[in-house]
Amino acid sequence: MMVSYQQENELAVITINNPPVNALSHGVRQGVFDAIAKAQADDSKAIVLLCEGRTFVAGADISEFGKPMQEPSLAQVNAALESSSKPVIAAIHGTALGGGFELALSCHYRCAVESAAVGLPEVNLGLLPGAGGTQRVPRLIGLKAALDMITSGQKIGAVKATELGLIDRVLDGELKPAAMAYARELLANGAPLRRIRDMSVPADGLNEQALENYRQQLNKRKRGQEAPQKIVDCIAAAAGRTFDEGLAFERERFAECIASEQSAALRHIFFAERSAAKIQGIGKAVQPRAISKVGIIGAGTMGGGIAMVFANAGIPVTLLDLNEEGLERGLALIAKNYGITVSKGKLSEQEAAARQARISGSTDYESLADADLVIEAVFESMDVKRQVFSKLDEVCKPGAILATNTSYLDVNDIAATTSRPQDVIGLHFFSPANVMRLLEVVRADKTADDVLATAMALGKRIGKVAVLAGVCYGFIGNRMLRQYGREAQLCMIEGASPEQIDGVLTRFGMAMGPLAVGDLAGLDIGYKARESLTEEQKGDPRTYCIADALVEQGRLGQKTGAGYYRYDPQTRARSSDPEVLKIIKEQAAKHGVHQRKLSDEEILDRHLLALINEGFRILEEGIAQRSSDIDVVYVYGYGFPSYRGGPMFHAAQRGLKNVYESILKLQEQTGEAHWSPAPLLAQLVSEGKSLQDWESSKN
Ligand code: T1G
Repeated sequence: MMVSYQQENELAVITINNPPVNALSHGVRQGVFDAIAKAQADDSKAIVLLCEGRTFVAGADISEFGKPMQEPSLAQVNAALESSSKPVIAAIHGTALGGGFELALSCHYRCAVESAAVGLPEVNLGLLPGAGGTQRVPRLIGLKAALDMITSGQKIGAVKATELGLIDRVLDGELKPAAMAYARELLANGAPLRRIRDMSVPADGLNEQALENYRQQLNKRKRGQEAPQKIVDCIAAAAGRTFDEGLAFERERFAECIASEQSAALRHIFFAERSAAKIQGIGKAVQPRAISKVGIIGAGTMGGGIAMVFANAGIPVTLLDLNEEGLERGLALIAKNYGITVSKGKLSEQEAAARQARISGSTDYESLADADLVIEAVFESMDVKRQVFSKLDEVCKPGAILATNTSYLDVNDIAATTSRPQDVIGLHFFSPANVMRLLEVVRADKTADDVLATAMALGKRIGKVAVLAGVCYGFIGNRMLRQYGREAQLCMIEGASPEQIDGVLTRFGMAMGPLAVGDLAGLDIGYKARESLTEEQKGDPRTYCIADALVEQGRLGQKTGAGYYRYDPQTRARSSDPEVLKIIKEQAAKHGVHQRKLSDEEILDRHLLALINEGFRILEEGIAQRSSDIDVVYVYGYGFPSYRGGPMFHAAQRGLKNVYESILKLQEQTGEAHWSPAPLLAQLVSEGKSLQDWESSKN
């Protein structure tokens, strides 16, 4: 029974109970619709609408999208609420989001416990509030505040929401009794049937020019996304049309969004992020270990960033560095980072101080003796890591989890240096660790199930998106990045400039182009990594000769003011540098490459197909559990546009047959082994199967 109804004296109470988040599935919509009708007929004087479980309604049921909508629609339920002959009071706890908040807006009053929040996050799904949110919110808080709230999709706490007028009362004490008391207070005061639809939009001077400026800002903030602009259209419509005309306008825009590829992609990422946390074969019966004290080894950029991640989650951290000066530098950098966050108004002084106080420095391994988890973030050298782990093996208590932050080294080798390989795991954070949300959890051969379960649960606790990866060079993300980077280098030596390559990929939606990323990270990193490799291991010299030539001329990227681009010393603005084109030409000549003009389409295709082909290899080798995990890695760790769903989703949208034939064509044109189609891709195409078919048959 998703919706129950009972009368308690003069009050009717409608209770929704649809775990886990009271989404507005058909049963909920029908239940509320029927309960409202029932309340009109009995002698109740007012109606209280609330939810059981962890939260008020968190939105439409996203899993129902794409299927035929069964009436009553949410719009019909909202109309029934709003036209009720008796006041309806929404009582909110947890998060009233999307359609859930639109439901509350259709009530005549809204109250909430202080810990509650409200929001219209549809934009994160490539949608817009489709049940009156774009028409009711402007009537309550004005056009500008409505634009900010709905294009950002931000959650607004109950106290702030009350100040804005989105909520009428913050409740003290337990939700239901307090809400009932508030409803009786409204009745006693003869509170009117206050319908938002009858209000006019406050004139806050948001004229055409201001709207245009807002659209320009959105184009930067939400580059490439369609829904934000449609939200502006709907909110502008609220100002210029009657309520019902505005509703109709909103419904048309919503229909466009829900049918869009961008929304399909964003909904895919929403569910992909959540399924990534599930490890096939390890159920809820496997209990995670308790983590209440963490040690980090290495007070460098990564170690410091990781220490902040745990401190931000309320977990005490010991940051260890054997070099006193290195430790001091690391702690100072942490203090600086918190200072910046405070100066940006994103964190209060006291909260920053509390977080910083959770991080203590040490130069003595003994200080890690009682840590539940230790994460090593030292130099990427197997020898150094082996020394660290054998020391940890001596010092750490039994049951402590020993994790390495390595980005590509073999975790099995590291585990083998300890007497407890079952407690060893890879926790690959992405720099800057306190900002990037992706966490690759690397499963070594002997990693115990409860250690894996602990890592996935911990990922959620520290605000990361955790994805399970098997052991191979580069795990999931960096392994795909190598192929992508190979194509950037080959396109360049064949005749495309850094600007053309980066321009093509940023227009596709990548956060940054591959060459600009190289300059940001520093070209010397790859250079140093190659120094320890044989010619054979280095691979095709055409894929690194330009980078080497730049490094050998002292052009390491942003940090030296020049790399593939030149950087203004003050503003760090990037500009083309003819010197680089000269170096590229020299290297092309040196390696016998005949330069030519490359089209934007060829450049884009080669980069995307390189990612997709490697993604199929990663899948068939079992390095990733599912194709959507690969999408999560590339969207959250490498700046792939979320509104394109990730490389594997993009491949499915394009059609596997088309992908396969395009790769075959590249293999014929170049004769390169790296363009041989991944066997799994070839197999699916020959069997006429989709990735989904293969994955559901596998499970
Ligand atoms: N529909 C269906 N399932 C949902 C869902 C939803 N709206 N929200 C969450 N779930 C599932 C989720 O997949 C997971 O399932 C479980 O609930 C717990 O979620 C008409 C059109 C509410 C803040 O965008 O932001 O309304 O993995 O792990 O971290 O205008 O879920 O357990 O099987 O995220 O505590 C607008 C989306 C929809 C809110 C809770 N609403 N949800 O976070 O738990 S569109 C949203 C969230 C809409 C209207 C439009 C979060 C949360 P499983 P979780 P959490």
